[in-house]
Amino acid sequence: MKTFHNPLHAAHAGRQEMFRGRMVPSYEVPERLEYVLAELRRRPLGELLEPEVGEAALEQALLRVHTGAYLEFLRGAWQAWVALDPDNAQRDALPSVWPLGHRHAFRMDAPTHHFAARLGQHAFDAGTPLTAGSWAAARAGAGCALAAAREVLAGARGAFALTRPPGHHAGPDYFGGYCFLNNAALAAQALRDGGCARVAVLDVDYHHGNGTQTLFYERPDVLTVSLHGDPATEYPYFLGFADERGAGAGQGCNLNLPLPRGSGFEAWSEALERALREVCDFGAQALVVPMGLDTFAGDPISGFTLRGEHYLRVGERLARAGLPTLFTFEGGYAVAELGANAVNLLQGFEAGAAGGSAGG
Ligand code: Q9C
Ligand code: ZN
Repeated sequence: MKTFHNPLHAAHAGRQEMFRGRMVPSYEVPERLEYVLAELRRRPLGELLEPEVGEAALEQALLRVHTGAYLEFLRGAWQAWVALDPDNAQRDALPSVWPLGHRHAFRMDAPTHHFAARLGQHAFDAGTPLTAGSWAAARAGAGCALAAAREVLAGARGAFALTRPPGHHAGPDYFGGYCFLNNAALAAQALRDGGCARVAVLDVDYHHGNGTQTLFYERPDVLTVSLHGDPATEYPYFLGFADERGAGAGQGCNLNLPLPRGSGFEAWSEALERALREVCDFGAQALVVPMGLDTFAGDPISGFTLRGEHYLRVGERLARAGLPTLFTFEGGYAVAELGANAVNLLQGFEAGAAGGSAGG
């Protein structure tokens, strides 16, 4: 399969994130993508390409998923941050105040233009540093998702959008969880717009794909399924529970499979079987897999115990769903093993799609 990688990804390099009352070095670092690229060069799956998506097409696609106000916010955020205080040019922007919502009397529509307020309106955590290059990087990353969608629409069995920053936590008008633009949702929507009547998203990142779930929650044409650490104890805490099954016309079109922290490959695989049954019953014509490798035992911020060889099996199993499949790159913070784990999964998929079994 072809890989579309983001040539501007390193323009987004957060310095620090808030964690338990301290600023700690960012986990979501540019090296993550470099390790995957290096492994793809060692064990090639196919062409490594930069996306070629025109400005107008990209803008149009972004507006299918995110609000115009949010995109304008992101576009001008760095300039507004530095305008607040010239010294801010040396620091990343992080929110420190949030409008909790009308229930708490805070106005979500407060007529403020102060950047501190706008950050709070458009972010849901203080762990996602917004830097000088975040917009350029996120935008080019979205281009990878679109290019991969075009590849699948043109008949490819698989495509890989090697995006950074990741995307599955980003919602219609907010960022968080290291994510700004929801690459998987952009891909799913592009597949819909390109003629796939029904698209399924199967999120295998350790963390619940809250952004993707929310974007499609009331829609019958996109099924969202997520396997993840139980939000009772795991980030993002406020979404990802088993009783969230979709709403309105999308009733029944969302499935969450939370697993306790500490779960291993056996429990995880059972959940994957359940997820794939749902995808199959839905009658999807294409599958989008937000591919997080933070289910790995060595991941520094997560709690499952999958090992390197398990990712081959995961890829093979996904291939047996028999659907054109688009992978977006999401989490995974055990940087040194990230390349091998990611390529194992993709190689497993290729082997499974070819009807064989992957070695490695
Ligand atoms: N110090 C993705 O995997 N912070 N996002 C957890 C760790 C948030 C993960 C605390 C984790 C977000 C794409
Ligand atoms: Zn994650």
